[in-house]
Amino acid sequence: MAYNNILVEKDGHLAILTINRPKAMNALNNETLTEIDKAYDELMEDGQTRVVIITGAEKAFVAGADIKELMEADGEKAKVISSKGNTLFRKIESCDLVSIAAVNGFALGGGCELAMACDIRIASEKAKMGQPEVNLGLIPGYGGTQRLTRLVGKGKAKELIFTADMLDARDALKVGLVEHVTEPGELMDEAKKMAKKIISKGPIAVKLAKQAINFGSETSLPDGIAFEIEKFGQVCSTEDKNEGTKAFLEKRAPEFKAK
Ligand code: CO8
Repeated sequence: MAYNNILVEKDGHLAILTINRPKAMNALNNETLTEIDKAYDELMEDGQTRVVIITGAEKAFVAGADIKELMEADGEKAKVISSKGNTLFRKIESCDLVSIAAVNGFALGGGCELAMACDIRIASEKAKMGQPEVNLGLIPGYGGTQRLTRLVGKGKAKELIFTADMLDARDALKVGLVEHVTEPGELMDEAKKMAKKIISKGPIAVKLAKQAINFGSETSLPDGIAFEIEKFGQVCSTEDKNEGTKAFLEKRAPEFKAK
């Protein structure tokens, strides 16, 4: 499908989704949110894609929600926009695809929130991340108050949101906002290397592990453990589990079939 504001490239089980509105620092306007949503629907249904790398064209990852659109939104309209972005980001977070944010530059406001909705974040040394909404008299509206708190803790999230300070990649790594930092020229290679490693593992196992981690991070420990036991039973009923354990004992690489 052709899009105006994103590019989607597929290579086997990997897809690369590039937000491509460089004239507006890849800001997420309504049309871009719709396009990302459609692209995810398509990738979830193609029966092929397992990992998506999200990145941004040129200087920014995503510099936030589109401020021009926000300026025109009253309270009711803003709730509709916030709900649309939140629904999309929840889809990215909870679907069976693994999403890796390759943060190439500014990831601010809605951009930082998009990165946080991904499963894993790798940042280039050029990345700058933060929630600067209070500079505009706003608060984060695509899950930032919730996901930043869960990733970096309550005190750091409050500091970052109240001051609107941007973190460079090294500081983002220190506080747990990203998992890895790379040289700018190596960002996509590192993200692809990680994606390919994940793709080589048992696909059902990765999917169920994602479900268990997500569920457990949103509930009590006993409920999370009960969920893990359930998923462990489920994964042990797959052909891939038989293949994985057999291959280990036969000292060969497994051939997973996602069955
Ligand atoms: N929206 C729209 N346009 C933008 C945005 C944005 N978020 N960011 C940059 N642009 C545009 C600029 O207006 C400029 O356009 P033009 O060339 O037509 O003047 C162009 O991109 C280039 O930007 P700059 O000249 O400012 O480039 P610099 O390299 O000097 O600065 C920055 C780069 C630091 C990224 C700077 O552009 C900036 O501070 N941008 C805004 C960052 C920001 O405040 N983001 C948060 C937005 S609010 C938000 O995300 C809320 C999310 C929840 C919404 C919930 C819905 C209700």
